[in-house]
Amino acid sequence: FAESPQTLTVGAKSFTESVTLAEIAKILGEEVGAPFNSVSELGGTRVLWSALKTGEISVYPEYTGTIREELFRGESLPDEAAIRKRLAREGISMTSPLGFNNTYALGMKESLAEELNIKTISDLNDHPTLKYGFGNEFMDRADGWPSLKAKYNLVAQDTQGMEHALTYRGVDSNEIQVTDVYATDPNINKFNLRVLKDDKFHFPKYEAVYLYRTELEKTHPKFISQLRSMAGRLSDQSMLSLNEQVELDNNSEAEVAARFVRETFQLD
Ligand code: PBE
Repeated sequence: FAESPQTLTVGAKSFTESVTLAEIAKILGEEVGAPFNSVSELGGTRVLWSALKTGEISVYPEYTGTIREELFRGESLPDEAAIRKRLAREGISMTSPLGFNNTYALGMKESLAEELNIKTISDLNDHPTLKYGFGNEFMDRADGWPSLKAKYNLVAQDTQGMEHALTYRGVDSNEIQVTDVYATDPNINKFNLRVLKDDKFHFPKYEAVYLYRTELEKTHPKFISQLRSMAGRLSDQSMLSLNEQVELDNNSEAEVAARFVRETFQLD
């Protein structure tokens, strides 16, 4: 097959890691001559998933736990093969995992956690007056606050949703004391947060993958083979480091993505 001249769009959720992974996909595609629009940062999980199904975007980075627990909540998808089969019914395919797990977790200021002796999510119930502030998506998601609260029987009297990017400052200034964090987010270290142990194993694994429209295997086979070559390329540590380069060192996602692709694929 020859590569189709049709211009593709890679979508991203509104956070650094998602945009960086989208930029990586775009660069890999451009390397084999496929034309791309600029990365389309659309919002939250549901928006991206709809845009992929309608064809507004052709590819976006997603997480296995999110596919299983949020997109297909209530359906039994025990393993990767089951996920693939379910996605196929929507005309969507998934690459193999890229290698890291960006799980949700609850975090609080290390100093406060130490003072109150909170190590696990269960420990939170010893302190019912703590204020909780969560990113809006976590607040609503099936695998987020509603089910976490139920699983741990959390007595949270004060809970609010906010833009996720603002939760770290909220914790830092003590406006809230507990928030949802993403495991590969450099803000955990920057703001000196303690990640509470998920002692009841609420959260599944959120392994990063790319979702793409299956028709691209015919129209853009070289691009898809490039995308697939990302399997296993990013450890937890290396993804954290890319996120740091954007969030702490003020590089753009596109710059960080370009450097990553150069360093990772040049030696092959
Ligand atoms: N996560 C944690 C979320 C955001 C970060 C990977 C589970 C998601 O995008 O699905």
